[in-house]
Amino acid sequence: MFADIDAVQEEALKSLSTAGDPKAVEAWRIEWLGAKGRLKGMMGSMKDVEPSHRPAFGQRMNALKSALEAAFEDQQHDTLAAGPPLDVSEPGTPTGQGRRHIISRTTAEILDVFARMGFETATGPEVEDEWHNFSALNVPENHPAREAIDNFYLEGGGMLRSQTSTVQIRVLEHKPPPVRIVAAGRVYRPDTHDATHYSMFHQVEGLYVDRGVTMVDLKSTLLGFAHAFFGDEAEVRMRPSYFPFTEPSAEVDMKMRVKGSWQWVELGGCGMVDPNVLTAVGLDPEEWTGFAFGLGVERIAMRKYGIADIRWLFENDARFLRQF
Ligand code: FA5
Repeated sequence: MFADIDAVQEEALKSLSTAGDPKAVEAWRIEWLGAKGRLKGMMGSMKDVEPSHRPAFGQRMNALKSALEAAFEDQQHDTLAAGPPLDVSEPGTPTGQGRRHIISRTTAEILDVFARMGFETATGPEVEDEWHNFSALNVPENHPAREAIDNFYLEGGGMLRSQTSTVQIRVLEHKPPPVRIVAAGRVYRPDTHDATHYSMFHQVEGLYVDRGVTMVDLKSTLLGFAHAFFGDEAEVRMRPSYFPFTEPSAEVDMKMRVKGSWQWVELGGCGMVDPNVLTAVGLDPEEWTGFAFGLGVERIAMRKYGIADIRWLFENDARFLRQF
């Protein structure tokens, strides 16, 4: 009788070993261990066993059940881990192709134009101290630009930089002139979000410090950029303005084609580096002069690609971003 059970165990395990996928393993479970399975049927034959042999029969049947259940679990685990059978002739599942965000691309294009004009790339931290964001840039202690309502100050000191002009100081602190750099990055201001303002945006800063740098160098650099970026017909206009770190200072407008017609578009600020800034980094303003500019990357990208609302750039709606 026990020899029969041994033979059954062998048969069951052999057939389980040929079940190569989860479906076949489940079919085997139903056949052998299911409510109406073969094991159940064998248990039912207990009544035909001579009473004195029943305990030993029961024990052997329990051992058979345990052996089959353990083998089933192992096989189930192995086939699930192996995954579905691989049909190499099946067509693959296409995956969407990613692309760089329009702001990253525009930034790279701007830096590339300036690189061709001899500007090296520099970087600075987004978490800054007030010295680099204000004091060294000649912004007085009581200046309204420092107010808490206009800046993201951090608990425990420091702030998120509100402009990339901080990199002017970071570079001049370590590198003796002549210095000719551009720096791109994120800046933060608690501005109310609307079609042209966001609380995090990107600027590109330019700085050129050498002997005898003039406004003519500044304007020709910006004009060179405008031609390279927006085309040979683009123009540059400077309107007198005020920034604590430049003197004289100007707003930079560029004339470019917007939806078929030529328009003046304000892109940033610029000016000649204020002597107080040069003094703050230990340079003699009698010997060194320089110009600086800061352009808004979003404004440039929006004009270039005809995007009406800055908020669309940061909603990360793939249907929008995929168009560019
Ligand atoms: C500045 O930030 C000066 N640091 C620029 C500068 C550098 C002047 C060097 C002189 C010398 P302003 O705050 O105007 O300037 O910002 C410059 C540009 O950033 C703006 O012309 C605009 O294009 C962009 N900008 C300003 N605020 C926002 C905002 N909330 N959202 C999107 N772009 C903005």
